Amino acid sequence: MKKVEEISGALGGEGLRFALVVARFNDLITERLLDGAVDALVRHGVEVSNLQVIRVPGAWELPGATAQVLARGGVDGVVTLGCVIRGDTPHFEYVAGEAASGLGALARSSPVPVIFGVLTTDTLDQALERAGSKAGNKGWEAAMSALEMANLYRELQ
Ligand code: INI
Repeated sequence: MKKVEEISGALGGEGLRFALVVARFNDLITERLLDGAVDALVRHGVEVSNLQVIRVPGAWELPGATAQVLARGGVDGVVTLGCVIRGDTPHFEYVAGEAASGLGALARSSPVPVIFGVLTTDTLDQALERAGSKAGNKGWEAAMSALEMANLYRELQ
């Protein structure tokens, strides 16, 4: 039987350029996500000089800054990193919801991948578990998605 054609992105980062847009709010978590993301990218061949970290106050600001980065161009992908932890008020829903929908809209319309590395958790412990302890490091995972998607977009173009 004829083999079905398959296209998927490789994980090599040689020659790729990435922006990492990072929220400062809950920086105990987001700095760990950033460490994981940079580690994943560099271990997969991305030159440190091809990485740029852009800091914003909180997750709410991630879509706006990402839109600016995309408009400026010169990157093969954007990794967004943030952490929204539920509190006693509905604030969480507004911040997390707007970050997700804003970044989702950019991801759908951008010619380069926009990766969602924003934790949305009920507790600080849940966030810590996902920032380099028992549930891995979601920053690392976001960076791996960025590598795969940047290579996939190159294949598809
Ligand atoms: N920003 C976060 O990234 N995480 C949060 O948990 C958070 N909470 O809970 O308030 C948060 N708020 C700040 C927000 O992202 C904006 O920076 C702020 O509203 C100014 O626009």
